[in-house]
Amino acid sequence: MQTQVGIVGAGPAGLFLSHLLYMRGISSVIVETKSRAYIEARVRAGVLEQGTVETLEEMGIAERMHRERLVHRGIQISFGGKRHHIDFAELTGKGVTIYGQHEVVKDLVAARLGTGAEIVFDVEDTSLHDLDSDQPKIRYRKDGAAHEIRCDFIAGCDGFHGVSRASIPAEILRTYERVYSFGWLGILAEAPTTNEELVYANHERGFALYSMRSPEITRLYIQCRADEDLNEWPDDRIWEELHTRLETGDGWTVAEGPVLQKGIAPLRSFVTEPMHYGRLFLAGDAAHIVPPTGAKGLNLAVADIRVLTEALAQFYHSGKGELLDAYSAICLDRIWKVQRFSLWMTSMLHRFDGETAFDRHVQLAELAYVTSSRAASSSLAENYIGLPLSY
Ligand code: RFL
Ligand code: PHB
Repeated sequence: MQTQVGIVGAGPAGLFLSHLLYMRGISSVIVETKSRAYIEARVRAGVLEQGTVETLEEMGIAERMHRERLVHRGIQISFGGKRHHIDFAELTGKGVTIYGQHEVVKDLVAARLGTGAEIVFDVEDTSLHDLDSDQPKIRYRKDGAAHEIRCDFIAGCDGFHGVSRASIPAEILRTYERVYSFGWLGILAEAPTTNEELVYANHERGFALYSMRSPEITRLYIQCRADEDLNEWPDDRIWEELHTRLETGDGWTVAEGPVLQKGIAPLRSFVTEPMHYGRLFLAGDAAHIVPPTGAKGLNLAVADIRVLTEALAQFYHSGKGELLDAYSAICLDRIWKVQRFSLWMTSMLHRFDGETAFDRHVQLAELAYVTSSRAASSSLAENYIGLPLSY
């Protein structure tokens, strides 16, 4: 098989890229280890920045999102048993969209397949070859048979555990990492929402987050140990912990309901530099991970893809490789700012091992400052709604 851009991974990064390239007249093929049903049911992010929403609109696939999304004008931060509102709309003129990542994935897969595009699901043993030549190749097995895709470029959109980053010679790559001793235990529950906005809580017992997917479906998280055993968390214990950590003293309570999905995600901050090698370009979680506290992972993947699309379009339409050469530097400028914001939100809202009484006082002072100073809450708002896109 032959294509212009071979894409590894049908997560948001790979799917956005494939469809944006199609709109610029550039062909691509996606290979994906999981099935279509699996990727369309994988519950992950829920918050879309305006730039991500506008990207879907420009692609002409925003119709269902417009119908089903929730638009939030701000978030609430709870500490010391009280809720505080950060009003993004008033501070920045913009809000955020709540629409599940798997819904975005469903919309993108339907749009791709609707144009007759090829997404090869259920592949095994993906490997990348001849990356420093002008005809790199993706090899994989499907139903026991070996296949090869010859490409002009390969986009490594295969997430943190994929093969793309590992295909770059170790002496070329620099990686920067921070691993946290805690993770998030998340549930999706068939329970009506009782609050119009997300609530980020810093409680003595640890962080908790109140989020949602629709008026009928609640998404909730609690900080837990990174090596926590899910079996030790029956539903009753989770609800009890949520009620305690989300207690706001103003009569608000979380409604309970059947738990549809439960899982633990470790937290990590990670950056790879550079994000390309020869004709391989990394995008999204394959190149960087942020802790979910700032709701940035999916949005950062879309920001990378916008730059990569522009760079590949420049190459195919004018023969120039300048933007491809600048891809890594343009993306990293945003990535480090988003790393800073995600780390700051994480530091402000979680309890840390070895934290002293002094550290705790400073953390509570930070929360008091952010929720009372217009300058500080504007800074949070500006980052949360999304920094301006480069392309
Ligand atoms: P993905 O989504 O991991 O997709 C990678 C795809 O590549 C496939 N793959 C392979 N395919 C072929 N060959 C191989 N060898 C392969 N290896 C892997 C995988 O099966 C998969 O389909 O990466 P992508 O596209 O870069 O997208 C990144 C986002 O998924 C991620 O950053 C966000 O989900 C992070 N995130 C959040 N981001 C937000 O913007 N807002 C949020 O509110 C938000 N909340 C979250 C989150 C992530 C979470 N978890 C579970 C990590 C909440 C959580 C709990
Ligand atoms: C979610 O709804 O899954 C969600 C919302 C905000 C975050 C992280 C996850 O910061």
